[in-house]
Amino acid sequence: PDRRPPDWGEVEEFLRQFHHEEPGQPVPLATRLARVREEIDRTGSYRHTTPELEFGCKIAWRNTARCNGRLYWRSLKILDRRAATTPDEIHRHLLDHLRIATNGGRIRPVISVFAPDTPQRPGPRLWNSQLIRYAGHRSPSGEVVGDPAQVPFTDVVRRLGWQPKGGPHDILPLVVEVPDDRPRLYEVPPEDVLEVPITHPDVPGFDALDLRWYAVPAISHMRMSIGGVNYPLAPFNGWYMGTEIGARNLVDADRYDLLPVVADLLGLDTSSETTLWRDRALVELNVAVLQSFERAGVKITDHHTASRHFLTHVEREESLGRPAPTDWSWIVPPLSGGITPVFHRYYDEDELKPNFFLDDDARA
Ligand code: HEM
Ligand code: NRG
Repeated sequence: PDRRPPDWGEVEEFLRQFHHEEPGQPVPLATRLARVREEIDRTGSYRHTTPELEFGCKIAWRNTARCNGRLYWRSLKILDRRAATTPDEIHRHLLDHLRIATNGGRIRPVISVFAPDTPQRPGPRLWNSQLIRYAGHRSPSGEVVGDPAQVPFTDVVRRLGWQPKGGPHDILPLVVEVPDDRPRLYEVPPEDVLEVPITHPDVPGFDALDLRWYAVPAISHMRMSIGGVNYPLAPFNGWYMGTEIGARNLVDADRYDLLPVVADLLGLDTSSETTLWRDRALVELNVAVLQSFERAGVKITDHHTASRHFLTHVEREESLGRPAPTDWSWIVPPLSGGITPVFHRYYDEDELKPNFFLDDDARA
Protein backbone atom coordinates (compact mmCIF):
# COMPACT_ATOMS: atom_id res chain seq x y z
CA PRO A 1 0.00 0.00 0.00
CA ASP A 2 1.01 3.53 -0.81
CA ARG A 3 1.29 5.54 2.41
CA ARG A 4 2.00 8.89 0.75
CA PRO A 5 -0.65 11.59 0.53
CA PRO A 6 -2.20 12.05 -2.95
CA ASP A 7 -0.05 13.86 -5.50
CA TRP A 8 -1.41 17.42 -5.64
CA GLY A 9 -0.95 17.67 -9.40
CA GLU A 10 -3.23 14.66 -9.87
CA VAL A 11 -5.79 15.95 -7.39
CA GLU A 12 -6.02 19.28 -9.14
CA GLU A 13 -6.12 17.81 -12.64
CA PHE A 14 -8.94 15.46 -11.69
CA LEU A 15 -11.08 18.06 -9.96
CA ARG A 16 -10.58 20.45 -12.90
CA GLN A 17 -11.61 17.71 -15.34
CA PHE A 18 -14.68 16.87 -13.28
CA HIS A 19 -15.85 20.49 -13.17
CA HIS A 20 -15.04 20.93 -16.87
CA GLU A 21 -16.93 17.83 -18.06
CA GLU A 22 -19.77 18.17 -15.54
CA PRO A 23 -20.36 21.89 -15.14
CA GLY A 24 -22.87 23.38 -12.74
CA GLN A 25 -21.64 21.70 -9.56
CA PRO A 26 -23.15 23.20 -6.37
CA VAL A 27 -19.67 23.87 -4.92
CA PRO A 28 -17.42 25.89 -7.27
CA LEU A 29 -14.06 24.43 -8.33
CA ALA A 30 -11.97 26.99 -6.44
CA THR A 31 -13.82 26.30 -3.20
CA ARG A 32 -13.57 22.55 -3.62
CA LEU A 33 -9.82 22.77 -4.37
CA ALA A 34 -9.24 24.83 -1.23
CA ARG A 35 -11.25 22.42 0.92
CA VAL A 36 -9.47 19.35 -0.48
CA ARG A 37 -6.09 20.99 0.08
CA GLU A 38 -7.04 21.65 3.69
CA GLU A 39 -8.36 18.09 4.15
CA ILE A 40 -5.13 16.60 2.78
CA ASP A 41 -3.01 18.83 5.03
CA ARG A 42 -5.07 17.78 8.02
CA THR A 43 -5.67 14.05 7.34
CA GLY A 44 -3.15 13.00 4.68
CA SER A 45 -5.85 12.25 2.12
CA TYR A 46 -9.30 13.38 0.96
CA ARG A 47 -12.67 11.80 0.44
CA HIS A 48 -14.29 11.88 -2.99
CA THR A 49 -17.86 13.14 -3.04
CA THR A 50 -20.38 10.75 -4.58
CA PRO A 51 -20.51 12.68 -7.90
CA GLU A 52 -16.68 12.81 -8.01
CA LEU A 53 -16.44 9.08 -7.35
CA GLU A 54 -19.02 8.19 -10.00
CA PHE A 55 -17.35 10.42 -12.56
CA GLY A 56 -13.91 9.05 -11.64
CA CYS A 57 -14.99 5.41 -12.13
CA LYS A 58 -16.50 6.14 -15.53
CA ILE A 59 -13.39 8.00 -16.65
CA ALA A 60 -11.13 5.20 -15.38
CA TRP A 61 -13.05 2.87 -17.70
CA ARG A 62 -13.04 5.40 -20.56
CA ASN A 63 -9.25 5.72 -20.25
CA THR A 64 -8.55 1.95 -20.31
CA ALA A 65 -6.51 1.51 -23.49
CA ARG A 66 -7.01 -2.27 -23.48
CA CYS A 67 -10.81 -2.33 -23.28
CA ASN A 68 -12.93 -2.53 -26.38
CA GLY A 69 -16.26 -2.31 -24.52
CA ARG A 70 -15.87 1.39 -23.88
CA LEU A 71 -18.78 2.65 -25.99
CA TYR A 72 -20.91 2.07 -22.88
CA TRP A 73 -18.72 3.91 -20.36
CA ARG A 74 -21.53 6.32 -19.41
CA SER A 75 -23.80 3.47 -18.32
CA LEU A 76 -21.49 2.13 -15.59
CA LYS A 77 -23.37 1.52 -12.32
CA ILE A 78 -21.34 2.48 -9.24
CA LEU A 79 -21.85 0.73 -5.89
CA ASP A 80 -20.24 2.86 -3.18
CA ARG A 81 -18.92 0.36 -0.62
CA ARG A 82 -16.31 2.61 1.01
CA ALA A 83 -17.91 2.19 4.44
CA ALA A 84 -17.43 -1.60 4.52
CA THR A 85 -14.62 -2.63 6.87
CA THR A 86 -15.09 -6.25 7.99
CA PRO A 87 -14.41 -9.26 5.76
CA ASP A 88 -18.00 -10.47 6.30
CA GLU A 89 -19.43 -7.16 5.09
CA ILE A 90 -17.09 -7.04 2.13
CA HIS A 91 -17.98 -10.61 1.19
CA ARG A 92 -21.72 -9.78 1.30
CA HIS A 93 -21.14 -6.77 -0.95
CA LEU A 94 -19.16 -8.89 -3.43
CA LEU A 95 -22.04 -11.37 -3.70
CA ASP A 96 -24.47 -8.45 -4.12
CA HIS A 97 -22.26 -7.20 -6.92
CA LEU A 98 -22.53 -10.55 -8.68
CA ARG A 99 -26.32 -10.63 -8.33
CA ILE A 100 -26.80 -7.04 -9.53
CA ALA A 101 -24.38 -7.53 -12.44
CA THR A 102 -25.73 -10.92 -13.52
CA ASN A 103 -29.36 -9.76 -13.58
CA GLY A 104 -30.61 -13.12 -14.87
CA GLY A 105 -28.35 -12.91 -17.93
CA ARG A 106 -29.12 -9.31 -18.95
CA ILE A 107 -25.68 -8.34 -17.67
CA ARG A 108 -25.17 -4.82 -16.34
CA PRO A 109 -21.75 -3.09 -16.20
CA VAL A 110 -21.11 -2.54 -12.47
CA ILE A 111 -18.21 -1.45 -10.23
CA SER A 112 -18.08 -1.82 -6.44
CA VAL A 113 -15.76 0.70 -4.82
CA PHE A 114 -14.28 -0.25 -1.43
CA ALA A 115 -12.21 1.96 0.88
CA PRO A 116 -9.09 3.60 -0.62
CA ASP A 117 -5.57 3.39 0.75
CA THR A 118 -4.82 6.28 3.13
CA PRO A 119 -1.64 7.10 5.07
CA GLN A 120 -3.38 5.83 8.23
CA ARG A 121 -4.87 2.65 6.85
CA PRO A 122 -4.59 0.56 3.70
CA GLY A 123 -7.84 -0.36 2.00
CA PRO A 124 -9.16 -3.93 1.88
CA ARG A 125 -7.82 -6.39 -0.69
CA LEU A 126 -9.14 -9.41 -2.54
CA TRP A 127 -6.57 -12.01 -3.55
CA ASN A 128 -8.69 -13.35 -6.45
CA SER A 129 -8.09 -12.01 -9.96
CA GLN A 130 -11.82 -12.29 -10.78
CA LEU A 131 -14.87 -12.79 -8.55
CA ILE A 132 -15.61 -15.99 -10.49
CA ARG A 133 -12.86 -18.29 -11.72
CA TYR A 134 -12.33 -22.03 -12.07
CA ALA A 135 -9.71 -23.74 -9.95
CA GLY A 136 -6.77 -25.57 -11.52
CA HIS A 137 -5.61 -28.85 -9.99
CA ARG A 138 -2.21 -30.27 -10.92
CA SER A 139 -1.96 -34.00 -10.46
CA PRO A 140 1.31 -35.69 -9.46
CA SER A 141 1.74 -36.75 -13.10
CA GLY A 142 1.74 -33.06 -14.08
CA GLU A 143 -1.64 -33.04 -15.79
CA VAL A 144 -4.01 -30.20 -14.93
CA VAL A 145 -7.73 -30.55 -14.33
CA GLY A 146 -9.52 -27.20 -14.53
CA ASP A 147 -7.98 -23.86 -15.48
CA PRO A 148 -4.16 -24.10 -15.60
CA ALA A 149 -3.97 -20.32 -15.14
CA GLN A 150 -5.39 -20.77 -11.64
CA VAL A 151 -3.02 -23.50 -10.39
CA PRO A 152 -0.87 -21.12 -8.29
CA PHE A 153 -3.90 -19.39 -6.75
CA THR A 154 -5.59 -22.76 -6.16
CA ASP A 155 -2.48 -23.87 -4.24
CA VAL A 156 -2.67 -20.69 -2.15
CA VAL A 157 -6.31 -21.23 -1.14
CA ARG A 158 -5.65 -24.89 -0.47
CA ARG A 159 -2.92 -23.88 1.99
CA LEU A 160 -5.52 -21.59 3.60
CA GLY A 161 -7.69 -24.65 4.18
CA TRP A 162 -9.91 -24.87 1.08
CA GLN A 163 -10.82 -28.37 0.01
CA PRO A 164 -11.46 -28.51 -3.73
CA LYS A 165 -13.70 -31.02 -5.45
CA GLY A 166 -10.99 -31.58 -8.03
CA GLY A 167 -13.25 -31.07 -11.07
CA PRO A 168 -12.72 -28.97 -14.21
CA HIS A 169 -15.17 -26.23 -13.08
CA ASP A 170 -14.77 -25.72 -9.32
CA ILE A 171 -15.54 -22.11 -8.45
CA LEU A 172 -12.67 -20.71 -6.39
CA PRO A 173 -13.45 -19.21 -2.98
CA LEU A 174 -13.03 -15.49 -2.32
CA VAL A 175 -10.05 -14.46 -0.20
CA VAL A 176 -10.71 -11.15 1.56
CA GLU A 177 -7.95 -9.36 3.45
CA VAL A 178 -8.36 -6.32 5.70
CA PRO A 179 -5.58 -4.60 7.71
CA ASP A 180 -4.45 -6.28 10.95
CA ASP A 181 -6.32 -9.52 10.26
CA ARG A 182 -5.57 -12.80 8.55
CA PRO A 183 -7.09 -13.44 5.11
CA ARG A 184 -10.64 -14.85 5.23
CA LEU A 185 -12.03 -17.47 2.85
CA TYR A 186 -15.60 -17.45 1.53
CA GLU A 187 -17.34 -19.83 -0.85
CA VAL A 188 -19.30 -18.26 -3.71
CA PRO A 189 -22.73 -19.94 -3.56
CA PRO A 190 -23.60 -21.73 -6.83
CA GLU A 191 -26.89 -19.82 -7.07
CA ASP A 192 -24.88 -16.60 -7.51
CA VAL A 193 -22.81 -17.99 -10.39
CA LEU A 194 -24.59 -18.02 -13.74
CA GLU A 195 -22.91 -20.48 -16.11
CA VAL A 196 -23.51 -21.44 -19.72
CA PRO A 197 -23.01 -24.99 -21.01
CA ILE A 198 -21.22 -24.75 -24.34
CA THR A 199 -22.90 -26.77 -27.09
CA HIS A 200 -22.70 -26.56 -30.86
CA PRO A 201 -25.83 -25.95 -32.99
CA ASP A 202 -24.99 -28.70 -35.51
CA VAL A 203 -22.18 -30.80 -34.05
CA PRO A 204 -24.04 -33.16 -31.68
CA GLY A 205 -20.97 -34.79 -30.08
CA PHE A 206 -19.99 -31.36 -28.77
CA ASP A 207 -22.14 -31.74 -25.63
CA ALA A 208 -20.08 -34.72 -24.56
CA LEU A 209 -17.04 -32.42 -24.14
CA ASP A 210 -18.91 -30.98 -21.13
CA LEU A 211 -17.62 -27.45 -21.73
CA ARG A 212 -18.97 -24.48 -19.85
CA TRP A 213 -18.05 -20.94 -18.92
CA TYR A 214 -19.37 -18.39 -16.44
CA ALA A 215 -21.45 -15.44 -17.59
CA VAL A 216 -19.82 -12.52 -15.77
CA PRO A 217 -16.16 -11.50 -16.11
CA ALA A 218 -15.59 -9.47 -12.91
CA ILE A 219 -11.97 -8.33 -12.62
CA SER A 220 -11.00 -7.86 -9.00
CA HIS A 221 -7.21 -7.46 -8.87
CA MET A 222 -6.77 -4.05 -10.48
CA ARG A 223 -6.10 -0.89 -8.52
CA MET A 224 -8.28 2.03 -9.51
CA SER A 225 -6.57 5.40 -9.39
CA ILE A 226 -8.70 8.58 -9.23
CA GLY A 227 -7.38 12.06 -8.51
CA GLY A 228 -4.29 10.79 -6.68
CA VAL A 229 -6.31 8.34 -4.53
CA ASN A 230 -5.81 4.58 -4.88
CA TYR A 231 -8.68 2.13 -4.54
CA PRO A 232 -7.05 -1.32 -4.24
CA LEU A 233 -10.41 -3.13 -4.28
CA ALA A 234 -12.79 -1.93 -6.97
CA PRO A 235 -14.05 -5.02 -8.81
CA PHE A 236 -15.82 -4.27 -12.10
CA ASN A 237 -17.58 -6.22 -14.78
CA GLY A 238 -19.17 -5.91 -18.17
CA TRP A 239 -20.12 -8.83 -20.40
CA TYR A 240 -17.90 -11.11 -22.42
CA MET A 241 -16.76 -10.75 -25.99
CA GLY A 242 -17.01 -14.32 -27.33
CA THR A 243 -13.36 -14.58 -28.36
CA GLU A 244 -12.17 -14.11 -24.77
CA ILE A 245 -13.66 -17.52 -24.06
CA GLY A 246 -13.65 -19.19 -27.50
CA ALA A 247 -10.25 -18.04 -28.72
CA ARG A 248 -8.28 -17.70 -25.48
CA ASN A 249 -9.63 -19.32 -22.30
CA LEU A 250 -10.65 -22.57 -23.96
CA VAL A 251 -7.85 -22.49 -26.54
CA ASP A 252 -4.50 -21.18 -25.31
CA ALA A 253 -2.00 -24.01 -24.92
CA ASP A 254 -1.52 -22.97 -21.29
CA ARG A 255 -5.29 -22.78 -20.63
CA TYR A 256 -7.93 -25.41 -21.50
CA ASP A 257 -6.04 -26.24 -24.75
CA LEU A 258 -9.08 -27.63 -26.59
CA LEU A 259 -8.24 -27.23 -30.29
CA PRO A 260 -6.93 -30.79 -30.70
CA VAL A 261 -10.01 -32.16 -28.95
CA VAL A 262 -12.42 -30.09 -31.06
CA ALA A 263 -10.56 -30.94 -34.30
CA ASP A 264 -10.83 -34.60 -33.44
CA LEU A 265 -14.55 -34.27 -32.82
CA LEU A 266 -14.99 -32.50 -36.16
CA GLY A 267 -13.02 -35.22 -37.91
CA LEU A 268 -10.42 -32.80 -39.27
CA ASP A 269 -7.16 -33.90 -40.86
CA THR A 270 -4.52 -32.83 -38.33
CA SER A 271 -1.56 -34.35 -40.18
CA SER A 272 -0.44 -31.03 -41.65
CA GLU A 273 -0.71 -27.36 -40.70
CA THR A 274 -1.86 -26.54 -44.23
CA THR A 275 -5.24 -28.18 -43.67
CA LEU A 276 -5.81 -25.25 -41.28
CA TRP A 277 -7.41 -27.67 -38.83
CA ARG A 278 -6.58 -25.35 -35.95
CA ASP A 279 -8.33 -22.41 -37.62
CA ARG A 280 -11.38 -24.49 -38.56
CA ALA A 281 -11.72 -25.88 -35.04
CA LEU A 282 -11.27 -22.36 -33.64
CA VAL A 283 -14.14 -20.97 -35.71
CA GLU A 284 -16.52 -23.76 -34.71
CA LEU A 285 -15.61 -23.35 -31.05
CA ASN A 286 -16.40 -19.64 -31.29
CA VAL A 287 -19.73 -20.37 -33.00
CA ALA A 288 -20.50 -22.70 -30.12
CA VAL A 289 -19.65 -20.08 -27.46
CA LEU A 290 -21.70 -17.26 -29.05
CA GLN A 291 -24.73 -19.38 -29.84
CA SER A 292 -24.71 -21.11 -26.46
CA PHE A 293 -24.73 -17.76 -24.63
CA GLU A 294 -27.46 -16.44 -26.92
CA ARG A 295 -29.63 -19.51 -26.44
CA ALA A 296 -29.16 -19.28 -22.68
CA GLY A 297 -30.28 -15.62 -22.77
CA VAL A 298 -26.91 -14.42 -21.47
CA LYS A 299 -25.54 -11.17 -22.86
CA ILE A 300 -22.38 -11.58 -24.97
CA THR A 301 -20.94 -9.71 -27.92
CA ASP A 302 -19.21 -11.06 -31.03
CA HIS A 303 -15.91 -9.55 -32.16
CA HIS A 304 -17.35 -8.01 -35.35
CA THR A 305 -20.11 -6.08 -33.56
CA ALA A 306 -17.80 -5.18 -30.67
CA SER A 307 -15.19 -3.82 -33.07
CA ARG A 308 -17.74 -1.64 -34.86
CA HIS A 309 -19.06 -0.35 -31.54
CA PHE A 310 -15.54 0.39 -30.40
CA LEU A 311 -14.82 2.51 -33.47
CA THR A 312 -18.08 4.38 -32.87
CA HIS A 313 -16.71 5.15 -29.41
CA VAL A 314 -13.38 6.38 -30.80
CA GLU A 315 -15.14 8.62 -33.32
CA ARG A 316 -17.52 9.98 -30.69
CA GLU A 317 -14.64 10.81 -28.35
CA GLU A 318 -12.66 12.49 -31.11
CA SER A 319 -15.68 14.55 -32.15
CA LEU A 320 -15.80 15.80 -28.53
CA GLY A 321 -12.15 16.83 -28.79
CA ARG A 322 -10.89 14.01 -26.55
CA PRO A 323 -8.32 11.36 -27.36
CA ALA A 324 -9.40 7.72 -27.03
CA PRO A 325 -6.25 6.02 -25.74
CA THR A 326 -6.06 2.60 -27.32
CA ASP A 327 -3.64 -0.33 -27.32
CA TRP A 328 -3.93 -1.94 -30.77
CA SER A 329 -2.54 -5.25 -29.57
CA TRP A 330 -5.37 -5.66 -27.04
CA ILE A 331 -8.21 -4.22 -29.12
CA VAL A 332 -7.71 -6.35 -32.23
CA PRO A 333 -9.53 -9.64 -31.51
CA PRO A 334 -7.57 -12.92 -31.37
CA LEU A 335 -9.70 -14.32 -34.21
CA SER A 336 -10.20 -12.82 -37.69
CA GLY A 337 -8.31 -9.65 -36.74
CA GLY A 338 -7.95 -8.38 -40.28
CA ILE A 339 -11.65 -8.66 -41.11
CA THR A 340 -12.63 -6.43 -38.20
CA PRO A 341 -12.39 -2.66 -38.76
CA VAL A 342 -10.25 -2.02 -35.65
CA PHE A 343 -7.29 -3.73 -37.36
CA HIS A 344 -6.79 -1.17 -40.12
CA ARG A 345 -5.68 1.95 -38.30
CA TYR A 346 -3.46 3.53 -35.66
CA TYR A 347 -4.59 4.92 -32.31
CA ASP A 348 -3.68 7.46 -29.65
CA GLU A 349 -1.50 5.76 -27.08
CA ASP A 350 -1.25 8.32 -24.27
CA GLU A 351 -1.84 6.98 -20.77
CA LEU A 352 -4.47 9.01 -18.98
CA LYS A 353 -5.72 8.99 -15.39
CA PRO A 354 -8.11 8.06 -13.79
CA ASN A 355 -7.33 4.47 -14.81
CA PHE A 356 -6.97 0.87 -13.69
CA PHE A 357 -3.55 -0.59 -12.92
CA LEU A 358 -2.15 -4.05 -12.30
CA ASP A 359 0.41 -4.13 -9.51
CA ASP A 360 2.71 -7.08 -9.40
CA ASP A 361 2.40 -8.68 -6.01
CA ALA A 362 1.58 -12.07 -4.56
CA ARG A 363 -1.89 -12.23 -6.05
CA ALA A 364 -2.58 -14.52 -9.01
C1 HEM B 1 -10.16 -5.40 -21.04
C2 HEM B 1 -14.38 -6.05 -23.33
C3 HEM B 1 -16.62 -3.67 -19.75
C4 HEM B 1 -12.30 -2.34 -17.96
C5 HEM B 1 -11.14 -5.84 -21.92
C6 HEM B 1 -10.92 -6.79 -22.99
C7 HEM B 1 -12.10 -6.97 -23.63
C8 HEM B 1 -13.06 -6.13 -22.97
C9 HEM B 1 -12.36 -7.87 -24.82
C10 HEM B 1 -9.59 -7.48 -23.31
C11 HEM B 1 -9.50 -8.67 -22.40
C12 HEM B 1 -8.41 -9.63 -22.72
O1 HEM B 1 -7.93 -9.67 -23.85
O2 HEM B 1 -8.08 -10.39 -21.79
C13 HEM B 1 -15.36 -5.46 -22.56
C14 HEM B 1 -16.76 -5.56 -22.82
C15 HEM B 1 -17.40 -4.91 -21.83
C16 HEM B 1 -16.38 -4.38 -20.93
C17 HEM B 1 -17.39 -6.28 -24.01
C18 HEM B 1 -18.89 -4.78 -21.74
C19 HEM B 1 -19.53 -3.78 -21.19
C20 HEM B 1 -15.64 -3.12 -18.94
C21 HEM B 1 -15.89 -2.36 -17.73
C22 HEM B 1 -14.68 -1.97 -17.24
C23 HEM B 1 -13.66 -2.49 -18.13
C24 HEM B 1 -17.27 -2.09 -17.13
C25 HEM B 1 -14.34 -1.15 -16.02
C26 HEM B 1 -15.20 -0.35 -15.41
C27 HEM B 1 -11.36 -3.11 -18.62
C28 HEM B 1 -9.97 -3.16 -18.22
C29 HEM B 1 -9.36 -4.07 -19.11
C30 HEM B 1 -10.38 -4.52 -20.03
C31 HEM B 1 -9.32 -2.41 -17.07
C32 HEM B 1 -7.87 -4.47 -19.12
C33 HEM B 1 -7.70 -5.72 -18.30
C34 HEM B 1 -6.25 -6.12 -18.18
O3 HEM B 1 -5.34 -5.28 -18.31
O4 HEM B 1 -6.01 -7.33 -17.95
N1 HEM B 1 -12.45 -5.45 -21.94
N2 HEM B 1 -15.16 -4.73 -21.41
N3 HEM B 1 -14.28 -3.17 -19.15
N4 HEM B 1 -11.58 -3.91 -19.70
FE1 HEM B 1 -13.35 -4.15 -20.66
N1 NRG C 1 -10.20 -12.03 -20.73
C1 NRG C 1 -10.68 -12.20 -19.38
C2 NRG C 1 -11.53 -11.02 -18.93
C3 NRG C 1 -10.90 -9.67 -19.20
C4 NRG C 1 -11.88 -8.52 -19.20
N2 NRG C 1 -12.94 -8.70 -20.17
C5 NRG C 1 -14.16 -8.12 -20.07
N3 NRG C 1 -14.30 -7.26 -19.02
N4 NRG C 1 -15.06 -8.39 -20.92
C6 NRG C 1 -11.49 -13.49 -19.29
O1 NRG C 1 -11.97 -13.85 -18.23
O2 NRG C 1 -11.64 -14.14 -20.31
N5 NRG C 1 -15.45 -6.75 -18.59
O3 NRG C 1 -15.41 -6.01 -17.59
O4 NRG C 1 -16.50 -7.03 -19.18
